[in-house]
Amino acid sequence: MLGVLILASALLGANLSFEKPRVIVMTDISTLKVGVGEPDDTQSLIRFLLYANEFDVEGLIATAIGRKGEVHPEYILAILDAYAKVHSNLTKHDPRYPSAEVLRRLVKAGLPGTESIGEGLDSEGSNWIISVVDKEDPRPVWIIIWGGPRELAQALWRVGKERSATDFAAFKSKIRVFAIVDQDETGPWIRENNPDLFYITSRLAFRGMYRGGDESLVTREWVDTHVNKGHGPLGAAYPNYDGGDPWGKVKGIKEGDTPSFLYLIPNGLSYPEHPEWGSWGGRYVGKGRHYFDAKDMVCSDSEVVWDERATVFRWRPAYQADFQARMDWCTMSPETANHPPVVVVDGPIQRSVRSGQRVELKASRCDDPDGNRLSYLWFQYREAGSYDGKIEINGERDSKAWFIAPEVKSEETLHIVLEVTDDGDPPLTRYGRVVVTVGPRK
Ligand SMILES: [Ca+2]
Ligand SMILES: [Ca+2]
Repeated sequence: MLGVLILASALLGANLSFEKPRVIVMTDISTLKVGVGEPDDTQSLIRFLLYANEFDVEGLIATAIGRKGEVHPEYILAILDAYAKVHSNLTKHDPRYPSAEVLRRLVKAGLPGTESIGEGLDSEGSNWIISVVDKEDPRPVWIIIWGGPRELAQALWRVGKERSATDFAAFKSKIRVFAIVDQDETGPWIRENNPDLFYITSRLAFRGMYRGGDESLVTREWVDTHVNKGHGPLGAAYPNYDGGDPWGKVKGIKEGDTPSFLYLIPNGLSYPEHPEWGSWGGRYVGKGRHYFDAKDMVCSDSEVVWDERATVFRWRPAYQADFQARMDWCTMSPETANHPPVVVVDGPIQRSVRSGQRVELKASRCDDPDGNRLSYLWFQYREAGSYDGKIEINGERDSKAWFIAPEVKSEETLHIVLEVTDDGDPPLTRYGRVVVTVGPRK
């Protein structure tokens, strides 16, 4: 029994550690300009590059676009030219930003046209995916898919054909997928044939990037002020959207593909191996290794509704402020721009208690690199836990808080999130989380 427990906690430890994620982007980037096609992938790529310090970027693959199947890696290169011009200033804020030179070598083309998968349909992109996954690196590879998944499907088809079942399973065990809907027929094919592959499909949540919640944070005016003007060549390259989606007009930020990497940002809220815990990239529940949208509550004066998009838009004030600050990093000095606080919650992330027990919440060692004042908020992320009731947290706006574990009949989980916000401009937020398993009284 002890052996089993030790093994279980070792596995848990591996799942909860936050290594720098390895990331391959697959994008159906189709234009750099407003008014010509859909420039939302260009928006997402620009935001992604501002987070390139948080990831080990291992591939930027241009994939086939819609019915014509054009492939435009040159648009990725054009955005990297703009990134090159702000890179030296970004490194003053974080030396881990990779150079444009390094990133240019990672730009690959998928197969043009509308062919599916099979013999003769390998591409630079599909071969690149195989070589990255095959690297001697124990970390998983996150493949984030902003268009059709064909390049990944072809890679899986090729490896499945040429390797033993054991080797194919080992190959797949290193892959994590976050796809924005199924944008060609290969997404369902991949899931049908690979039940063992970790695969998140965001079917509705992704629209929370720009629909629902506080829409004043995604307008053309917001983009104009915080991105396009006075933020250097990368911000100037951001197309200020003026188009639509099936629900009507969209103006300003669209970025439906962005939740795929907001999900991976090590902000204290994200635990990428736990899609059901929720993060800036939304919340997803599993059917085996395949995950689909969950719903979070939205309360207004008159009603409570459940909405997939709310799993993303509930965090919008925080992730937009984060974007705004990073845009500032393109031109401002480290002394004048804001940087996020560092949050440390004392004690283990996962705890087990019994009904009636007092649970102590403490974050005494939080800090801010700019010396900003910090404000605290502990709250119960009800949707992420199994316990349905609401618990009372005492000292919810202090660095120390506590609550009494509720009465339960069988084991239930509670997610307590600590939100720490600085008083810089813009105010930036980071998180801590405690997952409490409550068992019934003995
Ligand atoms: Ca896209
Ligand atoms: Ca700060």
